[in-house]
Amino acid sequence: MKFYVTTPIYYVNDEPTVGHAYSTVACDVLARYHRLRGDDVLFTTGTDENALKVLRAAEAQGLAVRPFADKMADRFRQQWLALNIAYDDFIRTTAERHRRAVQRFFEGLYEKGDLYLGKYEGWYCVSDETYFREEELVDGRCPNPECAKKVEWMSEPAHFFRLSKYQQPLLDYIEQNPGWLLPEFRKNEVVNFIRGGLKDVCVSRRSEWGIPLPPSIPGSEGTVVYVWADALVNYLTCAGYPDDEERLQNYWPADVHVVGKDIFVRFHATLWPAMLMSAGLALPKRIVAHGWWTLGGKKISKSRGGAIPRPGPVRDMIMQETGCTAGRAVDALRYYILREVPFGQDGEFSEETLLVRYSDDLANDLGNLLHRLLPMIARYRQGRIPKPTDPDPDLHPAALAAVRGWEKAVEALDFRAGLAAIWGFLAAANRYIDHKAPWSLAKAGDDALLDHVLYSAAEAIRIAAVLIAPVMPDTASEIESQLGLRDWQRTWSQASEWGLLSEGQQTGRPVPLFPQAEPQKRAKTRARASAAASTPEETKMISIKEFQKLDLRVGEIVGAEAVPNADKLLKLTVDIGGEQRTMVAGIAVCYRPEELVGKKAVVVANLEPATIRGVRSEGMILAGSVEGDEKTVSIVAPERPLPNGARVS
Ligand code: ME8
Repeated sequence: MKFYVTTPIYYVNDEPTVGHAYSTVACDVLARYHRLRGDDVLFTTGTDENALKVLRAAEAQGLAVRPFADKMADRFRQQWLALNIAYDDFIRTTAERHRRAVQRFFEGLYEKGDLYLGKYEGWYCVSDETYFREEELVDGRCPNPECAKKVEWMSEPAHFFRLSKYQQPLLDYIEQNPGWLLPEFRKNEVVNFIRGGLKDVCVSRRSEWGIPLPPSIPGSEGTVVYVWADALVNYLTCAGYPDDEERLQNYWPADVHVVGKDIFVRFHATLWPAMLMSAGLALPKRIVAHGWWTLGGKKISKSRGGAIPRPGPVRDMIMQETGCTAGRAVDALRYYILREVPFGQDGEFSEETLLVRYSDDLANDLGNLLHRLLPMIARYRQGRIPKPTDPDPDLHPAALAAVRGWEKAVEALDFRAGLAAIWGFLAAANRYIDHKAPWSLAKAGDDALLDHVLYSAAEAIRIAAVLIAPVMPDTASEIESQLGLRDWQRTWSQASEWGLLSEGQQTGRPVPLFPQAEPQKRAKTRARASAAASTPEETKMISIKEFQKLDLRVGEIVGAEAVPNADKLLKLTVDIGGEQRTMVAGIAVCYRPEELVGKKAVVVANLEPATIRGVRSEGMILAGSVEGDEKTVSIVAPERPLPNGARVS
């Protein structure tokens, strides 16, 4: 099976950030996973260079635009190399093959009657490289709140693409192809955008920098293709369009375009499919929009200035803090960005939470698993893998569940769930060693069982290496090498098999995969991470495990009185089932003490006690309100009668 996956092609006005790394790593993981499955993979990335903002960035550095673009494209290549990105093709829009593709594509649009000459009068945002109508502007500026830059007035003869003609066909296509646009809630944004009315779009500019419109199109002299119309065609160029019909037949349509939500609605889910419809070419099978990495709640962006998290410095920080190798630090970053937030949501980037993931998930769960096993094999079996035994029912099903969990999650582009499935298996493997206690078996001289347990645990680690390989290729190879697998051809199906390690195989030297920072340093990191987590973030997600830490119970208010010198506070006595607690609640604006007695409420029973206005509060009753309006406070109570102390979950 072929699998064609694409990243956006990035503007070369500045160097990549962690945000660009996110899209690129996600695609790399998909590509590596499909290669492991034996698919014929085409994974492409590249640079978008024919933009006005690239021209301006070059000017600002006093450089000619071409050498500037060359230099920046190289910087992108180097960064991706450093992040272990194994792309198959790196496309630059200034390349000759791309010029041919764009010109041929535009001839097609013209032949179809979808390109016409008119006059463009309106606004242009150079930062977003987008045309806006007067009524779309916000306070006369770019309507994208992340940009909000000054727009420029443009008035010139220009070519228009009949986007309006594709309004209904697009809506029909979306309806007939569920799962085409992901995630679902963004699909609705697209539908609303299209339903709002599609106007024909300007697709040429009078400029020297860019791909000239083909001479066969009237009025083309002195004009270049609008940068977005040019950039989108890169996906075809990489698939062999227009010269290599065979390659195109094989790879087109793309299986998935991965993009950020900023360029999803208007460009990838509207303009691009409309242009493809016009050209009579198949539409990409799926278009997926991920959320943004933010810093202080704002999108991490090349042009924002200040301390921008960039992949290289983040890798170096991990190495410094932990003492791990560069390969392992890269893997830690790759793991963090896919594990930390659900793919469609925004996430706040934080070095502290990254280091906590490193310590908990990588050093503890994964690293220790290998690091407790290898010394035992060394001690009890002279470093040699024991005789293969049958799959252990305490371990093998967990491995198969992880394989299925990852496969299912990746199909839905849910990397976070996929990794959670794998980590569930690692936890099972660690528990297995705890329970089987090989050290006791050795002491008791139970050789057969000891062989079995050591072999099974080693198999579990071998399987884990396959599972993590798409996300952490360097670590997977290191694990295999420590297990003594030489010249090992890794495949995905090995993850479902059992008994691949051979008897007598000499294991390698155990070196900690993910060294731990010293305890004091770790404690500090955790303290900073929890401080970071307590700042309000609109999209901060918690796991079900974290939620389950809350002890929520039904309580009955059996006493209530005002707190002296505190207008808003009441001191409540709450029966939480055989125990009475004092709780201070800020609800006096809406409730009088006497009306509360006898009421039920949901309370947090395991909140750390705190002294509020001299009263020791031992829990919290839950109440809601309309944001900013304290007069609307309402206690949260069970909808049907429940006994005091009943658990709420
Ligand atoms: O838009 N969080 O290029 P661009 C998550 N050339 N993803 C981010 C991000 C962040 N903070 N910052 C950037 C362009 N990205 C066009 C694309 S495609 C035919 C042309 C990622 O350099 C994300 O994928 O502004 C976003 O869509 C893309 O980089 C924008 O990169």
